[in-house]
Amino acid sequence: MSKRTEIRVPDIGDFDKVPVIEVLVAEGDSIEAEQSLVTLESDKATMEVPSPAAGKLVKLSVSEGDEVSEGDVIGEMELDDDGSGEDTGGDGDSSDSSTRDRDAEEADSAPSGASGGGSKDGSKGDGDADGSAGGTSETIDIRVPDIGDFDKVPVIEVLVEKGETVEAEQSLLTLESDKATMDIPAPEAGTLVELDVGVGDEVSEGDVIGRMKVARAARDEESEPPSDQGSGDESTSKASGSDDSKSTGSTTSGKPSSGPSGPSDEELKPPPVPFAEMGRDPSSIPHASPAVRKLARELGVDLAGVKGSGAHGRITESDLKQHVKSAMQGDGGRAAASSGSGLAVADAPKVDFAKFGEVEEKPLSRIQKISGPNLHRNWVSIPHVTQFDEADITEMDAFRKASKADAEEAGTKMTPLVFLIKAVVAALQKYPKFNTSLSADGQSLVWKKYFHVGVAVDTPNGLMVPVIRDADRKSLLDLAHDLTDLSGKARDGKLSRDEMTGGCFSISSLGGIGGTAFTPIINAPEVAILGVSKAETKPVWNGETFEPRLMLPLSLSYDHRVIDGADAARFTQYLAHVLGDIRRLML
Ligand code: CAO
Repeated sequence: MSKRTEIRVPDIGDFDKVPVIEVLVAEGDSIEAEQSLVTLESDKATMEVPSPAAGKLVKLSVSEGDEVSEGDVIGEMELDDDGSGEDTGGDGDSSDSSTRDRDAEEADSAPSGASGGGSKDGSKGDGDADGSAGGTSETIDIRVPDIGDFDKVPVIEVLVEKGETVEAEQSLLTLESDKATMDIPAPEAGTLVELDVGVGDEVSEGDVIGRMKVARAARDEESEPPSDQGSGDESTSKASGSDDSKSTGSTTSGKPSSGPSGPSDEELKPPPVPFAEMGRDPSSIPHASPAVRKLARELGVDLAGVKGSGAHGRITESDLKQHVKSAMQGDGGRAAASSGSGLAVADAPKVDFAKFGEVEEKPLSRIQKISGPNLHRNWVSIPHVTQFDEADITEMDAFRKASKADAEEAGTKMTPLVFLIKAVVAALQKYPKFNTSLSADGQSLVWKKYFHVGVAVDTPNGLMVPVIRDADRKSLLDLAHDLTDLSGKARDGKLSRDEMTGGCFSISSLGGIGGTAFTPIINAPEVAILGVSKAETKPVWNGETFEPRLMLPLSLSYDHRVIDGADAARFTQYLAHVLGDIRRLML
């Protein structure tokens, strides 16, 4: 009989509660030894958790958004009987390199690379009092911190130069193994006097990668740890913070700050995939280090539009800067034509609002920071037109109300949206151009033969768009079940990446709230989106008299590069036609 074993998070260095950003396998999958199972990402590192052995995954206990630490069980597997699973159980005794627990002694004697790699070993004494009043400077080694079970990891990017002044925690190098990408941060603020590594060099924990000159206060040189303030959100997850860091006066704690100035629980949550990223195939997400991704977010650059010059198309910091530079020099117009980004817009005016009355400034939520630039890109780079129409849903709604009990018995809820999904699929089948995407170079159209419908859901974290797969093969009750299930998961932050990608067309319904019409923003790479507002009973002329009819407002935004106005009018007319008599959905 096959032996079962738990799969645990291996030694991942000084990281704790690291969010799972991608689940790469599913229960029932046959997996190879060392195959990557999930991807974790903190502000400073992206790591993959490998399978300890070959076998079959029988249980997966984590999903995207969960936070894990070393030793946490992420699943269970049945080992292949050929013996390859020997010694690889996830019970902490594993001798497999990817899962073994580090020997406590070894860990204790590990070089004090923590604290971002600062160490005074052998370097103190330079203490040249070049001194600013009341202080001296000291030259310290910069060492590779605890980077978990990784050894001889190649340097893929050097982010600083000798002589440069760096901040504490500023990323100096990026390392990349086949399983992880990690930034090596500066242990303290100071001046880089020596940099001993270059791209292609391989480094391990404890290796000296350079030396830096740091300022020391005269009195409390030995005991007072330098302030850790001011590193902003970088303090959330640093490759640092072992006990050594205390003895060396490190600036870092290695744990998310819980103090008043630390990030809130909300800020520590992984960013859910935002609205404007929903349609993206995970495999198309560009390779870049955490530092580059962070910088791109700050600059509002979508990395999908940046050409990477590094190994395997990896985007380096200089690629990103070059991209921004050419956009600023007006090259952006051409770039925008193919990538949908890079438009130069005038700066927003800077206003001192406090001049006009009391104000309070609060940071945007993480999801707003991520989705904002994408929504902006979609809004400015896609020529939107919105077609408005109304559907007479009087009979449909009567049927909906009549089937309420059946729906409740089936454990779900029948709202107008369920009928809309069904009607949208019929309209996509009749007008397949609405089920396409422009190719990346903008030169052809990709026609999809499947019907995955995204539904915008209002959640406490922001707008999410889970995708109902194969909506064409589902009954009204199936769709109602899917809608309840996915919108519940969206609100609980439990959606997997699979449940948020692959959409062909989205529906954004504000009908449960109110309003008469709105202009939804297209969820690129889709080419159209249907907005739905609140149905109202209106007097409708039937040729002889006014009749009270329940009218549902529809707002279809479409990409005018792909769809003509006449097509859009036909599409919404057809929607109104089938919603007006839902028996047509059975034809
Ligand atoms: N007209 C009239 N009533 C409507 C309606 C419509 N178009 N759509 C829904 N309703 C009613 C429902 O029937 C329900 O009433 P009962 O409980 O009496 O049956 C009530 O409004 C609430 O519906 P709901 O919102 O719970 O369910 P839903 O299936 O319509 O929508 C969901 C589900 C997840 C889409 C919705 O909850 C939601 O999050 N909507 C917001 C989407 C959003 O923010 N879009 C904006 C994107 S652009 O920024």
